[in-house]
Amino acid sequence: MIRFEQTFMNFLLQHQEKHNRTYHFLVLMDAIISAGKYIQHYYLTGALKGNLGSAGDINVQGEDVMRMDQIAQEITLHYLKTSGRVIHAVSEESEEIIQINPDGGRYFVYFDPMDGSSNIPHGLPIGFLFGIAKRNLEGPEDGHLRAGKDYIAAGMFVIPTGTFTLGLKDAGTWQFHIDETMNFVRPTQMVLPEDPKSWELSFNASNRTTYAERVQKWITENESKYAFRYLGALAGDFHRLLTNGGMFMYPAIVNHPNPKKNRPEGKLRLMYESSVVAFMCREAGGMAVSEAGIPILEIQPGKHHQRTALYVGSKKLVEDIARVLRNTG
Ligand code: AFP
Repeated sequence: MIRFEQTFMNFLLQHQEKHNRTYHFLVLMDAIISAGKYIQHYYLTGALKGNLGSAGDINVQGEDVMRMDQIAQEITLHYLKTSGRVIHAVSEESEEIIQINPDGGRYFVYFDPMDGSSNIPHGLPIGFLFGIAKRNLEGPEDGHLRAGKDYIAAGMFVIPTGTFTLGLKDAGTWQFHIDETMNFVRPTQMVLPEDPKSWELSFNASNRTTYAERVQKWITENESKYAFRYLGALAGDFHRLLTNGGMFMYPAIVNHPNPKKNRPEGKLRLMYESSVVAFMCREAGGMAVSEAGIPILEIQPGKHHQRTALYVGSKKLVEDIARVLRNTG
């Protein structure tokens, strides 16, 4: 007997029918899945084709190397355009907002198609992260700068690992694996473990002395309780977190010996990095806060490439550091 797995599209179709929703979101997700698969293909074959170098390099065939992030951007925009459902998009790869279908579109998409670029030359995991918000259908459209709490879905592909994770508003965070036919299959609901024994801490340890004193103190007091892991690609680190629990943090840099290198506003981008993982984390039972200790999902962006510090993970751990960040604990 052949063992058949439920595909992502079948899972989503059932979800939409159960909640009496339209098929527009399916069409959009079909486009995003196509983009994810295509990027996966390029990434897997990239070393052989010479696509993992930096732009300006020449590959073994003597051709100009196209950077993987440019390839991923081109692929994603192609599929978003052909879906016909996107009003406009915000991408890490583009300074300006990208107009796609201002009149007929229904969704805003915020994405980073190749996050964790330091892993590219090694072929190690990178992420394609995205968040989706919906046009205001009841009244006049109120703009595209949405807080994470107003997203209807957010997800990530971990490439080339072959996993796809999607948080659906009030309907959980689900993980799928790519199969031999390049379908994402076997929906598994992700719930952060309550038991701290598997929890891990994840942050760039070389930045440690540049964090605010209260954050450094918290790390010193707590680090020995947990294992430490850091990949340098948010999607990969967050992927571990969803299974093992714990906390990923990218605190504000405020004590750098060279003050010009301080990043009081944090490094990660709000709309297509921090809000995306914060959304999936909430749907998996966790939470995320900023340097001020306030929920990431509540932050109303003032500009589309806004940055934020990020503390995301198991509720108890994030609540604990949030008290320290708010100076209440
Ligand atoms: P890059 O794409 O510039 O490598 O940034 C990746 C990222 O935004 C996120 O995916 C990582 O968690 C974080 O930055 C890593 O930053 P550090 O290299 O400063 O640790």
